[in-house]
Amino acid sequence: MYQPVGYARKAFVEEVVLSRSVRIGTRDSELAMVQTRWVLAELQQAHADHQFSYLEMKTQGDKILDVALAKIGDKGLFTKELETAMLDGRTDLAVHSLKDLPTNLPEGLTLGAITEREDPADAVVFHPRLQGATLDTLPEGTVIGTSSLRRLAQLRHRYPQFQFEDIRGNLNTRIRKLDEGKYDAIILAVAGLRRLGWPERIGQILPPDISLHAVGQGALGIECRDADPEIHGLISVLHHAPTAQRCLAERALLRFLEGGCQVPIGVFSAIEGENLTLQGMVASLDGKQLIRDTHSGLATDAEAIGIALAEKLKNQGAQEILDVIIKENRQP
Ligand code: DPM
Repeated sequence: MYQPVGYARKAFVEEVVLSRSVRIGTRDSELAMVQTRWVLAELQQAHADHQFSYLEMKTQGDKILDVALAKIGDKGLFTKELETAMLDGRTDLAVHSLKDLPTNLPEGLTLGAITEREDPADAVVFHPRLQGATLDTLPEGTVIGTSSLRRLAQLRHRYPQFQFEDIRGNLNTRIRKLDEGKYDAIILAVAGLRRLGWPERIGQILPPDISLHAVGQGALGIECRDADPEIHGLISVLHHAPTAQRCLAERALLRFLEGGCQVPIGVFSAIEGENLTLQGMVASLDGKQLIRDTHSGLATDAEAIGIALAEKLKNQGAQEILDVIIKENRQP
């Protein structure tokens, strides 16, 4: 059958475009995989002409399980291997829990999209025998498991009569350790518990006056190469502008407090009309010093709000508190 040459060539080109494949880098923890499968499904649905696949990786943070997180240092503990893969061209984008992504990214990479946030609050998961409890009802000496300095400092401030123990491992491991009786309660993010399908284990959601959440908590950050307009275009369907404005304000605060991600810094943000309000907190590890303040402005000036709040907190002694903690936790 006669076919014009141009036609055949066009069909060939279309086939090549159809099979354009995009590779997503991810950690291999159960939570990371749930998040990545969701991202992959959203992208695949929006872009039927592309093939999306993922590449699972272990990060340093997944390998070192016996050392307190704060002692290992925090520069890209859960992200570095995923970033190297993008820079090497083995993957095209990476899915992170935004709160695990450092505020300064490596040269050549950028935060291309921020997804709509789950409830960013912290939750208390109680031992089954304490079903129906709240922290206020628990006696002196209650053992709380957490390895977050932020949760530790705020809960010590509020409940100095409790005992606090480190806990590591992925969410499944932590809940098993709790149920085995090593702790009376542990503190985890609402977002992670919901995504893993354990909402019934949320015993109490901590309000902002007890626990301000971590910067970026509950949102996913999609990282990609700066100079990759095609990927930027593809991932734009995942971007949620109000979440991004809140998280950019929070990340600016963290960056200007020079804290890194394993420090007792907490936030709470809200958008009302055109305004964004950011609350921030810095505390000492014994919970005795706790500085809190708030700053508002136009949501379109998100980063400026974070920077202004960092200044306010610094003027009240926040940097001195953080410097002591950073020095104590520095690697030997
Ligand atoms: C960071 C912290 C923790 C994670 C520190 C903090 C919690 C560590 C711990 C930066 N990353 O929150 O003050 O409790 O030992 C992490 C979780 C999620 C993302 C688990 C959790 C899921 C929630 C989300 C670990 N990273 O916080 O319970 O997507 O925000």
